[in-house]
Amino acid sequence: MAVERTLVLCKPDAVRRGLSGEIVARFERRGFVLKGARLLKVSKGLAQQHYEEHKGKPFFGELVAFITSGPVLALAIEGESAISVVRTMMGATNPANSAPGTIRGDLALEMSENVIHGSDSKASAKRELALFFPDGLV
Ligand code: IDP
Ligand code: MG
Repeated sequence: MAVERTLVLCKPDAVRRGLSGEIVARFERRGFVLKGARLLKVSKGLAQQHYEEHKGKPFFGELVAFITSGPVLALAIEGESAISVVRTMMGATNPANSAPGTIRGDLALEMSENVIHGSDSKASAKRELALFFPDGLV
């Protein structure tokens, strides 16, 4: 048990569909605290760095094209066990398998447009927060 920080991205589909407020509200209602929030258009370079673990996979090009297709809302979220709890709240990667009550299970239907990203480990959270909040957090 430890207070952690993690990176959440409301992906371009979420921003486009007007769902970022609902996503923020879910995390705040759960008890998490916002330590950073930034609306930005992700550059191709940032996208490639962010998704470097997927380099070489057949869907990598599609992934980069999608995350750069419109603004994302980047959030730094803090709270008890934030990394794993946020992942649980997100639901399974493929929304067709995401449980109702999860963000993807309630708001998405397709793997490529699954509304949210959340860091998957302590190392990823540290790396991804530094990419999206290079000036640090409050
Ligand atoms: P995650 O977002 O649940 O952590 P990852 O395995 O890290 O899932 O994949 C990153 C993103 O890449 C997913 O959110 C999804 O949008 C997309 N993705 C993952 N696997 C596939 C695939 O097999 N085909 C197409 N897109 C995929
Ligand atoms: Mg991932």
